[in-house]
Amino acid sequence: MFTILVLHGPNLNLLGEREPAIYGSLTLDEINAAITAEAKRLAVTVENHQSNHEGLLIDLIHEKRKCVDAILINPGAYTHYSYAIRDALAAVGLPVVEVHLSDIHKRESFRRHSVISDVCLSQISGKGLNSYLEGLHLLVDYLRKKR
Ligand code: CA2
Repeated sequence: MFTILVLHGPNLNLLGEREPAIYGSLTLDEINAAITAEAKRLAVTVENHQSNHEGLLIDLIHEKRKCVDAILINPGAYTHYSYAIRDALAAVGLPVVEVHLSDIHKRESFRRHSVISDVCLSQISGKGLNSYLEGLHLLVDYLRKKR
């Protein structure tokens, strides 16, 4: 059975509390529950983690590299400037999909560029919870075709 590491970056622990017009009204626990339910339907396992700290996200990418098959990541604002997270993802060589709740291409100019996307199979943005679910499907399809 495939295992997918799901990483949520800074401030995503506050989902559901503010800015529902941008990020929706689901809490992070509700998002994780929906991802876990979809993973069950797909017969894969997910491990969900959130951190507000760049180094902790990098440590997780390193620590989990030998026990997961792929990474689904919403890097939060690190998307736009963390070469360190980009390098960690490139270093472990796992298939990665980058997801965003909001459409980063229709927001402030600083959000329109991702330094992560070139080390990812795909970037899915602007679909709320469905960004994560589509990303999960994409990774599972990719892993099953590769096997
Ligand atoms: O749209 C996304 O998923 C983002 O990755 C969310 C990040 C943002 O910095 C990216 O540009 C796009 C920020 C998440 C902030 O989450 C909040 C949660 C509750 C209240 C306010 C912000």
